Amino acid sequence: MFTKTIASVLMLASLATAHFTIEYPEMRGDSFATGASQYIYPCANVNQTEATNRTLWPLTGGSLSLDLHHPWTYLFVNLGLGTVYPTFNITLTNQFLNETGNGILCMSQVGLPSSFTPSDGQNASIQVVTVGASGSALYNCADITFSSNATTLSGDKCTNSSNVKISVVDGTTATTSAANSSSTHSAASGKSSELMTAASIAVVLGGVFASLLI
Ligand SMILES: [Cu+2]
Repeated sequence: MFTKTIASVLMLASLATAHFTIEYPEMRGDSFATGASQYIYPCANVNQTEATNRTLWPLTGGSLSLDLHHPWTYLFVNLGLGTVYPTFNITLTNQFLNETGNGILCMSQVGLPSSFTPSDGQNASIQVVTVGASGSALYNCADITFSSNATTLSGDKCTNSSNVKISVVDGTTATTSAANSSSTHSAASGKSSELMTAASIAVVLGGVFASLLI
């Protein structure tokens, strides 16, 4: 009985610590805390206050690093303009991503749509959405201020786990292009589901090319 209870608690704990976290920019708050749940739109029920973490992000788009705990996931990134509870109506992933492998996925620069030019000092929030096999979505947010003083993460601070692979989801043709030819590319079949290492592809995000560098 006792061991059964312990086992159940451990199982719940491991379920709770699955999902994902935003490593950079700093998350709004702990979405594993009591009262929070990553199943809750739009930001896991993590309250936003005056003291909310806010990271400076470049005017042309910045780095995004995720710690993904599931074996695979679809991945969307949205932007909301404003300071308090903005509406996430700008997509930064026109073609959303299919990610495989659990670990760190770091995109050195997530580009902005060409139709949007942030002003220096403008506040916004980034919403990361993942969708897995069950079809239910998970949410986490990070609050930013666009700044001409901000830079993207340097290469050594933006590395990917070796087992993390991503591809762009596209219904017709593959739109990923290899920045360098990698061995994982040899099985090219013209299918959009082809996986490449995150390190080796450039991907259209938000209408501009953003290199996924490690
Ligand atoms: Cu999970």
